[in-house]
Amino acid sequence: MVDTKSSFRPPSLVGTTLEEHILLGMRGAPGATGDFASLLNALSLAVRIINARVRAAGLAGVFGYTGETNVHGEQVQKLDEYANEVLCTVIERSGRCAVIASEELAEARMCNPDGNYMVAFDPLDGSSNIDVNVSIGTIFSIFRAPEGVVSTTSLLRPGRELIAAGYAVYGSSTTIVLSTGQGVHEFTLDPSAGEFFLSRPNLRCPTRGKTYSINEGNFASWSKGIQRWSQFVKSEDKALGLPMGHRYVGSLVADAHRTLLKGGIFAYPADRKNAEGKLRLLYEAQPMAFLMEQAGGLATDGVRDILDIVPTDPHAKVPLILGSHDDVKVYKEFAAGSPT
Ligand code: AHM
Ligand code: MG
Repeated sequence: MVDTKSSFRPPSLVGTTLEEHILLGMRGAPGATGDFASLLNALSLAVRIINARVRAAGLAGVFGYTGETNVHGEQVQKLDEYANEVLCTVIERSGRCAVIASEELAEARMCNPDGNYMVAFDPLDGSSNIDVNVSIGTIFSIFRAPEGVVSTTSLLRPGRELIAAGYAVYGSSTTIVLSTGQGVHEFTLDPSAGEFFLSRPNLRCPTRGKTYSINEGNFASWSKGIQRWSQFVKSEDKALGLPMGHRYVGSLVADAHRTLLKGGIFAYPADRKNAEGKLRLLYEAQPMAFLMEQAGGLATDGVRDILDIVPTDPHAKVPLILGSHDDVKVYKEFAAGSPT
């Protein structure tokens, strides 16, 4: 006889839609009003709209999506500007957002002063890769709006206060990786259904990885400590798992996504040209650091946890090093000039 009690297995969550997942996460949450779910759904809508345009980017010569003139002789908007407009419009229309900041906006912008949330985003990260059909993405982060008067500077907060962050990768498939502070989950777009389905729940970044990811062309302009670290990860030492392999796409979303899934380390340190690093704290480093910590990894500027740093400006830059716990620790020792 089948023992129905012991043979009962809860249904797998794989295959639930992003919308269901968001609603499930809110169930029973104190003070849940549905505003947060609406905002996340608005973001997922924006990603689907941007995805449709990105998928046609190969037809640039026909439609002119990368900023050139199309077959009709018209000047067409660049993809990153288009992605920015889609996000601004969809978020503003949701009515849930008080302030937005974007890589494509010179200043942060007020939306609905009564909105409960503030959103920062990089509409199309890695856009220099569009022309060569390499993965690009959208990065976003969400803060709760403070009580009382909200202004455009209210967004300048430490990443520790984030309530959610995520990114979309427009790669061989389109995925959203999202955390609302309860682990990191990956959703994949089924283009025929137009829906994101949970494809990998509870992503964990391995404690150590096999690859390092950095623009090696900048070697000559790094500090001595970082140069020594780069030589160390390339050196031969079987016991230490060295040399590490090298992978560098040049799109933060793609390099960070691989690092999150497979482990290892991604680094964009300061160099002579970029004294503060190249990547932006508010809409690139903070959301990636939030996701990485949620997945058990680390994110640092070499000394401080990224999530402890307060942006002085929406476009402030920061050195960004993230990935497997052990690999980032070794990096920090070299960066501080005291390798073990
Ligand atoms: P973007 O947001 O303007 O596209 O620029 C940021 C990109 C990141 O995606 C990537 O990690 C970095 O710039 C690559 O820089 P480099 O070409 O200097 O290696
Ligand atoms: Mg970017």
